[in-house]
Amino acid sequence: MSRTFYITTPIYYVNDVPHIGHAYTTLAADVLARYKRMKGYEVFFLTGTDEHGQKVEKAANTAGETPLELADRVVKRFQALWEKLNINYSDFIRTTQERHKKGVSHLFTDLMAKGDIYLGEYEDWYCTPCETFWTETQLIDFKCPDCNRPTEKLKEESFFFRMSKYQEALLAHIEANPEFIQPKSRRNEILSFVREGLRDLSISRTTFQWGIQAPGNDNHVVYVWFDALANYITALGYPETAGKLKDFWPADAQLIGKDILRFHAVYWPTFLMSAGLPLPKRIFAHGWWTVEGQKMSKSLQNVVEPNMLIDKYGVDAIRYFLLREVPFGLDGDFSHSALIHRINSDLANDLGNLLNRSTAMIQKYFGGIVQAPLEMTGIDQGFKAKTEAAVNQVESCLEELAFSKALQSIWEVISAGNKYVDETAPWALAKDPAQKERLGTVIYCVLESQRIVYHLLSPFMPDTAKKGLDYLGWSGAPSEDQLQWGLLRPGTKIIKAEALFPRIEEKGDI
Ligand code: ME8
Repeated sequence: MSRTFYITTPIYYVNDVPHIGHAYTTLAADVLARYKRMKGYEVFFLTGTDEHGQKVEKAANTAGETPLELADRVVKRFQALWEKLNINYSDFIRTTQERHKKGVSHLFTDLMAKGDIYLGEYEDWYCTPCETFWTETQLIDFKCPDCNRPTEKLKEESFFFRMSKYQEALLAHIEANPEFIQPKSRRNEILSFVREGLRDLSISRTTFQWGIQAPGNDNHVVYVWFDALANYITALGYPETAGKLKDFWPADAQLIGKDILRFHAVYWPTFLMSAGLPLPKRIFAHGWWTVEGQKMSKSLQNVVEPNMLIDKYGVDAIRYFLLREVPFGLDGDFSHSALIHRINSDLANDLGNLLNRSTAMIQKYFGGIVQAPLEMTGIDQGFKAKTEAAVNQVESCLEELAFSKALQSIWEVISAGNKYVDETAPWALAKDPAQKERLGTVIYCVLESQRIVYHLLSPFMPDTAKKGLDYLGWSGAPSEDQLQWGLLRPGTKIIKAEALFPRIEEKGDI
């Protein structure tokens, strides 16, 4: 098997319809997956839905449906959105699928056989929206410290996982592997949480039905987070160790939001340690989006619905905006004016304009036919070097999941392209027949730089990249060996580009 890359998103609860926060994680994973595919990796990109638990059961009751009816209905909304957002995943796991349920039962049985699961009694404060137990000291005015909603006191028989046993091993792993939890601020949070001491974890419930039955005890359903986290291996065929699990586990990158870091960076690794499986190489927690400065919430009725945005602005404008506007790992604000500004300035003015003017010039001066570049002067060499540098910058930025910085370095080449055209002034060269070869070389350079730019853009904006490359007479899937300067062949026929991104009127359009 060639080099492999396994990337995951959280699996989303089906009690809610997809919003911009869900789209964000999935989109980031898609960009990385597409980039790695372009670099020749065998990629497995997993997403899916989290369909068990009290929260889903309650939502189904309210809607007058069975939990599975609710899940069947909502899962379609996620899948339709991913299609519309151009998400190219390898597999979509639903926790109600047999393959998953079998894997979870096996994991539970295995951990029990290892002596890491025991039956005990639980008494603590439970927050249903977060599906989390809290000790009394953790509560703030008896409310959930995470979401500030009321908690209820629950006492129940429960299976426990001996998480405490893995405290030292987990600490040692985090300390020895600085890449394991990112960004750094999040890693520090987890380090202090683990240093404070790990309690054993309640991993079953008896107070509701909707979940996977605990093996050998019909009164218990498996705790929804134990169930959900296991998706990352059940989708690879766990407990079958040959096949996908062998090829792809441990995951290269698990992308999540900052709110679910503890589950992924503490619970999940300790389950894996107990199961004798290696830990994921990297868990990356991104920040949260607010909307026009406010927390996004159903009660404020300000939930940003990605379908509406895509219909209005186009899929690639949204893909670009979400990853460009805010450095991955930090919180950010979504506003219509910021979105429109990015579309007008980065996409219409910089990117679109360069393609437009350069494809128009080659029509006018050479009937659309690429000329052989002859002598490259200093200005040409500088521009070529800038384009080549961006290839390396994108590589190192994406290695760090710095999507915004990667886009910034691509845009530096685009701006350099517009500047190069201004400075070489092809319209002036065209007036002098003795400069015909020079003119051909200048236009070659500006088109060749864009051919590389559109390849680099293809993981971020697949449709736009395809359009751009079509105009540049380039067909075929983007691949690593096309990132080199000089592959645009003289004699290629270039088509005059239409506006890729029409400008949007700022007023009255919000
Ligand atoms: O937590 N900005 O599912 P979920 C950015 N089922 N990201 C946001 C966001 C916002 N405003 N709101 C939500 C679950 N998210 C579990 C996961 S994985 C084994 C189980 C992100 O549907 C949030 O950070 O509540 C999280 O990563 C994701 O949406 C899923 O949320």
